[in-house]
Amino acid sequence: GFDYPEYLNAGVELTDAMVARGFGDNTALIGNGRQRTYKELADWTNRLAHALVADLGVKPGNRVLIRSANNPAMVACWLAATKAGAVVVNTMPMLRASELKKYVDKAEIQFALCDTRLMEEMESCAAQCPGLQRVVGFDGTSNHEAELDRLALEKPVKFDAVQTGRDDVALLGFTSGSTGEPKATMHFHRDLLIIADGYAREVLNVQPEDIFVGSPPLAFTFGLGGLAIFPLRFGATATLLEQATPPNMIEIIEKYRATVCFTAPTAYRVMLSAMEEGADLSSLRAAVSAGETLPKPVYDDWMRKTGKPMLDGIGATEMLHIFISNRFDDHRPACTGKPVGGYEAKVVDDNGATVPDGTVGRLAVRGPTGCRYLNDDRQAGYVVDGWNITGDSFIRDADGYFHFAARNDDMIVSAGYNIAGPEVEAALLSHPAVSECAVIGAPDADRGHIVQAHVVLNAGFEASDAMTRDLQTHVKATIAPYKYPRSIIFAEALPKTQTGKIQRFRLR
Ligand code: 3SK
Repeated sequence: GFDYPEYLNAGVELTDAMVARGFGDNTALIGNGRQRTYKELADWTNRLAHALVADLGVKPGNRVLIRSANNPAMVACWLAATKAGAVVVNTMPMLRASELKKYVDKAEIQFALCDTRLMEEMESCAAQCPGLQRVVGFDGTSNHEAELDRLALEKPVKFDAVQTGRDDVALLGFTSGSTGEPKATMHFHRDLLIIADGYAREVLNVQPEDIFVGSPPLAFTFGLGGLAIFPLRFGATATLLEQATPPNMIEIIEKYRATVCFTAPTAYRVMLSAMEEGADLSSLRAAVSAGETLPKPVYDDWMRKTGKPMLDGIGATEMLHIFISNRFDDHRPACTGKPVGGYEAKVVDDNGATVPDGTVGRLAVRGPTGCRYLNDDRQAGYVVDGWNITGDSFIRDADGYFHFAARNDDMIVSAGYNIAGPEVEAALLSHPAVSECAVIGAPDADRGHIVQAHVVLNAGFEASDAMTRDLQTHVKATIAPYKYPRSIIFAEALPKTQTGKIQRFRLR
């Protein structure tokens, strides 16, 4: 079990408490050309917390949205808001105003902290959201020239953090939901520590000497855990990249001799090719792969080139982080591994009964960090007797290892991003040329799957390369650009049931 005091503030635990434990001079964060120790991070976040409370009027329980790429300033804002007792919603920099609005409405956001380089869409969202009291800019490049930075500059470096209860909500993790209607999962202060004291300790054995690198956005709980909570919980170092492309990650790994990497198989594949051209990844002792299934050839190639297993795992925003994983000393190819300590997993049929080993069924999981949706009728469908029924089909083998089989819903996982097919369809349908469309995930050697749209055009419009580009540009301008259909197939008609429902499985 995980035993924490009744009152616990995760923001304090990851900063001031680390200084008190003797890690003050260790490097906590590296990014945007600067390095900061734990002492500097504690001071910085305390000043910011003062500004949030004294100047903005943030009160415990207020919902605070943060909009930024991965950088130290985003981590500092998240920690500061957590210290102030706020409930944080971290969001990705690519989100458009319409997507931000869904988050603001669902979570009843009152304050938004936004990297000044990303203000345009934020302000356009704010104009449509009367409940959003204040949008304040911070300088993601850490030059401290934005409003929030100026407000924080003169504040004291000590802050009496709000005495939150261990079961007070600290974070709302949004998941796009297969329909494109986002769900928010609630996570307590203790949950933020459990994923470190559980998975990161048990599976990764994180040490203060570790240097973390990776690509998942901090807005995705996979990234928040892997690139902020895990290093900070153990006095280790997080490197943060605004553009976490494989070449940029390789540069950081070589420069700082990074030891732990969090990314998806698509990026590992590129890194493996780069090794053939001389990239030196020998400092990595742990390569964590999640977000999409790890193909056997990637696992095998990594093993051959590094002599170490890649650690495949599956997590969920609902559970906050990874709940089934391979281990350094217990791993198999094309296999996700066994449940992490504290979690139970089973494979069930449509009635919730456990299926025999070796049979495909729905993966169900329960554990200390999930699963509670914020104000959502879908709770009843996704959570049964405390078990979270995931969107994935798995097989459990006779030795207790879990193997991915398929996704059950319209969610497309492409290069580690979860993309809801219906959301892309809605964006396409808002183009005057589109009469009908269906979006599916098409297998792709590099990205696992790509978004593929099957489109029927209105009379008067013609299928052409120019039309493909036009539709792609339209989707990129309507929703976050990474969701655009990389492949568009024009059709005369779409396959349908007798009652007129599009049969996406036939397109797949
Ligand atoms: O496997 C995933 O997609 C995931 C989701 C949230 C947090 C962590 C992980 C690995």
